[in-house]
Amino acid sequence: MTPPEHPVPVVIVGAGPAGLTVGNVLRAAGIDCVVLECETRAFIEQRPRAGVIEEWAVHGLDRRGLAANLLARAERHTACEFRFEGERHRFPYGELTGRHHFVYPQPLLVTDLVREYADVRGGAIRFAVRDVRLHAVDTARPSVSYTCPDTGRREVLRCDFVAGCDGARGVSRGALPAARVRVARHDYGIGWLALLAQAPPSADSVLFGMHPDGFAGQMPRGPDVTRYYLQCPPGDDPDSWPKEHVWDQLHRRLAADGAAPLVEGPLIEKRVLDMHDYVVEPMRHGRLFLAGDAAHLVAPIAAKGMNLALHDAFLLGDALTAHLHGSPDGEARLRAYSQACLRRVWDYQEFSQWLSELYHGTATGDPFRTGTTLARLRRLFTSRHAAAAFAEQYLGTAERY
Ligand code: RFL
Repeated sequence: MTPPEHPVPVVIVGAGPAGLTVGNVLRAAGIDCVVLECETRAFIEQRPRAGVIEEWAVHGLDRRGLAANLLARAERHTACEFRFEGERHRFPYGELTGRHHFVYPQPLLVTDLVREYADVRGGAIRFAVRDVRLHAVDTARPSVSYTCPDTGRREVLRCDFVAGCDGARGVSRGALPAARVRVARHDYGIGWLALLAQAPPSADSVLFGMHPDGFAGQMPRGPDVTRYYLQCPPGDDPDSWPKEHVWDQLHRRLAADGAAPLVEGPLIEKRVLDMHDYVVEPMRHGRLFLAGDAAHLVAPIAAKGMNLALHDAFLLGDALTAHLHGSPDGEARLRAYSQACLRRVWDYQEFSQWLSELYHGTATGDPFRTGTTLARLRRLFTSRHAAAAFAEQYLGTAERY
């Protein structure tokens, strides 16, 4: 083990949207930090995931000088379409609210954030590190150790704070003592086959298909790539879904009177996601602060996870900056961090749960749940108030959380 280096104010574990945003906020304020990432730069710049970003999150990035490419290139979406019982129902949330969604693939956002952090703001980042471990996070002098990929040696970074932004499979969450945190979990008992097709979208908006065979969704990701989802049993084997069967089910579940046929193309990603959620409370222990999927996982049902990761990162980056710059409210903002994040997290979790019934209820085979699900769907198109409430949750635009 090499001798410990000089302390760095903040070590950030994980270079996803959360970690890179925290790093960018700190660097903009002239605060030193080191990001530790277990994958290579090329890998994280290509990992396909989210696409839908809420307007407030884009404004938050923009205020921090992080949205120039996004604003120039992202598509604006103002409507989605529900298909059930062979009919199409367009939901024009832009007309209802004057607000929209941005569609910008996560790898593009991560690429922008890495470039800004490392190449423009001069932030330190170590890729492909191994075996990251957190130490003494409940003391005034925590540290983070890791194995350097080039030398194979253990390195130690002493620091004032650790930002645990290493996603659902990271190590930071494990550094919280079980007796001090509550982990609330929810399992939907549902799987989604997540697909990326090298094909233009078949409609200019997001499509949700509610069908007795199961849910199907289409999310445009750009002119040549489209994300599709097919409900499947949890733990299903993606290889049991040959491409003919995939397209057959997509055509069937998204069929509706007057709908243009789906545009087929090669499937460049095919994986099964089991739908489950968790929330860690509180998101802080001592000098360790969790942010993003490390603290809370929201199944991609409502496309909320990256938005929550950005919300946490704005709050954490700003609170750490205030504290490290000696601002009188710095300590109070760090103390308030967990609660401030969790209010939006729980709201989005509740919406995901509500939406899950809307998507999957008609495929339960239970005539009662089918009936109530269809009533819930129709209400969006028959009640102005129900439509407005849905639009607000879908866009994440409540006045307060
Ligand atoms: P990330 O993006 O997982 O980044 C964590 C980073 O930490 C690294 N890491 C480690 N580094 C060092 N040491 C370790 N021990 C480490 N372990 C892990 C990882 O390599 C990675 O680089 O977490 P972050 O920053 O919290 O961001 C969360 C989002 O990535 C996630 O919530 C979204 O992708 C969820 N999501 C969506 N969210 C939206 O808001 N809108 C969407 O449209 C949307 N669509 C989706 C999604 C997630 C999906 N999948 C794959 C689950 C669609 C899909 C299919």
